[in-house]
Amino acid sequence: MKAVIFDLDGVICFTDKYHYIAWKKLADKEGIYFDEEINNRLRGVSRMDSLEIILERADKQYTDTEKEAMAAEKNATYVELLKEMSPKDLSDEVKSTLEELRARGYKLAIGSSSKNTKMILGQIGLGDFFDAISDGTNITKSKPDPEVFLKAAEFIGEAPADCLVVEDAKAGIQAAYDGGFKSAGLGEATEHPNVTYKMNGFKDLLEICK
Ligand code: B16
Ligand code: MG
Repeated sequence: MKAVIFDLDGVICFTDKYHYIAWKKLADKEGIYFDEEINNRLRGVSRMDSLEIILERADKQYTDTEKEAMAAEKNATYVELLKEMSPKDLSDEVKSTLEELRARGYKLAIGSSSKNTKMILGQIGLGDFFDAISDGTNITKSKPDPEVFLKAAEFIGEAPADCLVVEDAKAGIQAAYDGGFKSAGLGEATEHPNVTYKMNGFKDLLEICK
């Protein structure tokens, strides 16, 4: 392995709670039922695809223009919450593991569905850390499509077979598998039948990437 491609939300940091608050505010306003279980289905899924999942519980049909407005409204709430993030939201375990992987000579990249990736990395003090960032701004198909990881591999100039993808979402493990990458899963991602390595915590990467 020559490189490691990290998912952002659920791997490097935890923006789950902010996504939940922002979607819940929108759902309550529209009178749509929304709970933590539905929120779990949004992990790794793009903003518009997430909205479609939420609208499964809606009583009325929304036009594309209304959907765009709703997604923009949710994002405005979410971005306000992201402003509260700081380097304190980067754990010592993640920080020291990333530094050790760099010292061992691995190229390190991000592969996230989020269009807010660069802002989040800036907030937690990793704005200049990664060798490449592939995110929601440079893809047309979201996970489980492998596009976001294939772009990350292309940006760092490595073949998928030489890269490890680190993911917390089953959709991300599927994307890694379909793209020809090895994968390391955290949380529910360990349940995917095609996950290469099952991790208990982020620092397990130091055993996988010797
Ligand atoms: P945005 P990841 C994903 O991040 C989140 O897990 C998912 O819940 C979110 O809908 C998606 O980013 C898009 O985020 O609205 O900021 O563009 O896990 O791929 O890093
Ligand atoms: Mg994730």
